[in-house]
Amino acid sequence: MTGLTTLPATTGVEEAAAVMDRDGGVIIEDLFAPEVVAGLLRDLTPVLGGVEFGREEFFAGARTRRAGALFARTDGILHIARNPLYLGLSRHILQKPVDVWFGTERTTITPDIQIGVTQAIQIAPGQGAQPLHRDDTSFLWRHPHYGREARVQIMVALSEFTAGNGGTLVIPGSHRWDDERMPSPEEAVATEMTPGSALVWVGSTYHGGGTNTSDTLRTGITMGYDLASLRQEENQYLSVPLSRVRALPEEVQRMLGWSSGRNFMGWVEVNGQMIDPHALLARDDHDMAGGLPPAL
Ligand SMILES: O=C(O)CCC(=O)C(=O)O
Ligand SMILES: [Fe+2]
Repeated sequence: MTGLTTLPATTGVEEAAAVMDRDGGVIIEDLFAPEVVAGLLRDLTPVLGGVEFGREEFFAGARTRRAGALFARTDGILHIARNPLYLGLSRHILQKPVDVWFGTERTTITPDIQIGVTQAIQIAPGQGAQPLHRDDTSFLWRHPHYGREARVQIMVALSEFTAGNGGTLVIPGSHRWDDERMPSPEEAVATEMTPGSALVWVGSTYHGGGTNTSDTLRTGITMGYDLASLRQEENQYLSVPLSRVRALPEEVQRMLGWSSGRNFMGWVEVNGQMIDPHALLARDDHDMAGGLPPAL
């Protein structure tokens, strides 16, 4: 089975998007500088060291450590979230406009995107493969009739990723399969990449963590951009403290969910008006748990 295409970090969005459209994913070599990788490892190694191995089968498993809430735990995640190629690919793939009616007015809405999940994943020796899955199963997405992607995900290598140490398994082309076809391990190819390189794939591509038969740790960081009209898989409102959200750039605040966009998702009623939640971030009389201010 042929694996995914590897492209240089200088590749443009359109070119990389064409490869993703064909294969369901792509590997971008050296997308992140060694200093970025070092910063992420510095912040997240103690975090991973402080969590227990997984107990739940899907979050496979007994020899895997996972830590979320990355916007609360490391500035390094901003390099990933704001990487022009990853963000550009996410916007290009997800922000497909839809035409709707408001009464007699025909109008077009372009969906916003949001951060749906962040996780550092460390697969230790002895871990078996995770079941092959589509991440858009969280949204109960159906294929092929929705005809659009719900998620664009990235896995940034912080260690070597090899076929032997659990490098992410991907089935190239499986984003086009219908929902009846079962993914089988023989069709999956391991992602092999060096630290700083990244796998980018869409929510409909079958993939999963691989088996680690080596004697080294496989460490990576994943995050997903999703259509902002969907529920976030990882609850960002409870994962990232308000004080931290307030210190982030507005673009990131909005993509963490503090935005209601043109299709009115996530508004807060204040004095009879359906307010963009971003307007509340600046107000220190709004503490979430204590209720809303009387008026803006
Ligand atoms: O660890 C990996 O390589 C992939 C993990 C994954 O796909 C998941 O947890 O959804
Ligand atoms: Fe996954």
